[in-house]
Amino acid sequence: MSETLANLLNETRAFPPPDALAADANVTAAAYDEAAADRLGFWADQAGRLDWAQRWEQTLDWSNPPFAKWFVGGRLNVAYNCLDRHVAAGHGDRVAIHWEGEPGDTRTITYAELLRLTCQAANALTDLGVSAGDRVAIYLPMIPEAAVAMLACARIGATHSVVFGGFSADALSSRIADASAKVVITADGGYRRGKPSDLKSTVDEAVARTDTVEHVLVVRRTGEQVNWGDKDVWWHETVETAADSHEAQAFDAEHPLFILYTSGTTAKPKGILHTTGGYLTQVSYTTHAVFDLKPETDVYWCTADIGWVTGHSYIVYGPLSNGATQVMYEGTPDTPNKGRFWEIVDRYGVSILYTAPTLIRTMMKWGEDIPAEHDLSSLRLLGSVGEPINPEAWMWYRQHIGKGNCPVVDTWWQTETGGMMISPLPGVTAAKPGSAMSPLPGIVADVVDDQGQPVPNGGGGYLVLSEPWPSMLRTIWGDDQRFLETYWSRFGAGANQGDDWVYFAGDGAKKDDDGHLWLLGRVDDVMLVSGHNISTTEVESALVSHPSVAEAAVVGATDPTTGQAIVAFTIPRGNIDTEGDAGEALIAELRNHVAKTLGPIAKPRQIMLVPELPKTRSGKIMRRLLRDVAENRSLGDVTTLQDSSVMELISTGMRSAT
Ligand code: 6R9
Repeated sequence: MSETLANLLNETRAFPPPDALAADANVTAAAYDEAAADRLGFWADQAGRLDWAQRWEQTLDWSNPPFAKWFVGGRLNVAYNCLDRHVAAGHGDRVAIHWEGEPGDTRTITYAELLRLTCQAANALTDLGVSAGDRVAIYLPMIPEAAVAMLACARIGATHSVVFGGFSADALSSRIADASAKVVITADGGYRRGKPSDLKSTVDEAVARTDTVEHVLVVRRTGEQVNWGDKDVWWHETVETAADSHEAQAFDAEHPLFILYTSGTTAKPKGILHTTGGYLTQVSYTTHAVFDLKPETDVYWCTADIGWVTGHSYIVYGPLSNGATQVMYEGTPDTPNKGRFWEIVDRYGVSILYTAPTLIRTMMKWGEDIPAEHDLSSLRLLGSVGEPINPEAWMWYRQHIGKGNCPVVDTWWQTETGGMMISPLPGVTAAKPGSAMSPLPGIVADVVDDQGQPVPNGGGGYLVLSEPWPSMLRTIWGDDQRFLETYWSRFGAGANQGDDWVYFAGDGAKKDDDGHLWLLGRVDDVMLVSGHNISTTEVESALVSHPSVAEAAVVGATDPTTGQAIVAFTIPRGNIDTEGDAGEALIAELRNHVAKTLGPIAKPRQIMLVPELPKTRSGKIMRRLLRDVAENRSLGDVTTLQDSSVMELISTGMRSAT
């Protein structure tokens, strides 16, 4: 990239915390000062929030960068910290999980029950020959057994590798093979969009292609017919009959807790490795700090799937280590109707909601009348994760879901970072719509230019993390070299720029005039128009700020005069007329609107009105496919698409004008 990112969008609104929340917040501004004065001391204090069987001798060993060791010599058990200690403290009757299946069936699981189930699963896995250090693949729908399976692995020191239940046999078998998994935990199926969807036959196909799996443990969820082989055992015949007590053994702070594969779009997926003590310290602390979670009174709901890192860190390990009561939901937001999420918020009195921009924009498209039909008064804090949240979507979330009195925390982080890195603190920060604001206490982040030099306020460039953090990935499973090359060789010591090791996250960002951070999307997606680097996020946000637009995705397409030209795919809001001349007029208006908001350089060459956008299964827009459309190429690999019919919908339902 020849020039750092253009810095176009100018947002001046800011929303300070509600007084009552600030007065009673778990974390105050003092945390920033403490961490700045003594970063390692700060993290050692946060590690002290956990129960250790043996205290560590050294907080950080960074003698062989970028391979970190945190809490060296310490020993602890993750499941003990998530379950036993809460029961021992007298909270066994507290609800851990209010679970709701898509068909409407429910289960209420207390901490005492979750501990019993986890002990049974730990005993059953041990009986199946799994021991500390073995890998277990988990391929389950959003049912309580998914959390139980993860906790049971953690309890016996087996390293889990959760594979999202929507992935194909191909994706599953390559992940099983890469990790040499010994056992696969799955189900006959799960419910999606009102129908049972099969998982077991996908597992059969994947397991047949690998040679390490000894047993397949199958939860009965749908009751549909499944093929049965000699490796298969039923969960209800093994786990549910196993002894319900189990002594948790402590493991080294650097014992491998889990591998989670990032969905590489072209190359082989990367098995991101997380370990025990540092990971749990950071996800536990950030849950406490960023959600201001009060375990006695809050009801927390994260709408992610357990197959993504958000589900690992902020459904399983963060909330449970804090003793939270949470909601877990199996299905889709529009089954049986588009108010399903708001029914759930009302039914369980959800007070903290953590969801993704893609969902917020979908809700915007469906219209504010739907949430308005439900009582959302229990909500007190809203979170966002997964993509940059456009200022307009942020405002809609704040107004129509939070009724103007809930702080919105936009949390930036990655599978690789393990936990949240950049976010407002809800009792401290006056948050600006669309900005992740500042590195959390204990985190050092910056925005640098091509040469790795920090940009001044008002400038844009590459987001980097310049000091190690407890929940950082330790390596790529089985491939230290790729770990070095992917994350550590662009800036800093790994690029022969000085002595300090600098982690490059792959995202573009800018600092506003106050030094607050704005994420601009993956640098691979940045457009180069007439010599200016323009971020897709900023143009998308400008489009979404128009009242007729619900969602937008922007790509740079090859252009003979400008190098790349901006092409926008736009979903109009539900009530907007786009037939005939009305569509043409809207397109002209939107092009002018972008030019007016961001400047003439950002005016799209072309805007297409489309009914849907291609998204990954975790809800991120796949701009690569839209580039194929914009450049009239045949489509590349579409296997990670959430809905494979969407590209056809886009090509046939497209209204375009230039
Ligand atoms: C947690 C998660 C990581 C990538 C990351 C960035 C994007 C996540 C964001 C955000 C802007 C936020 N991302 N949160 N961009 N603002 N609040 O999503 O992990 O699936 O590994 O994705 O997602 O581009 O680099 P993961």
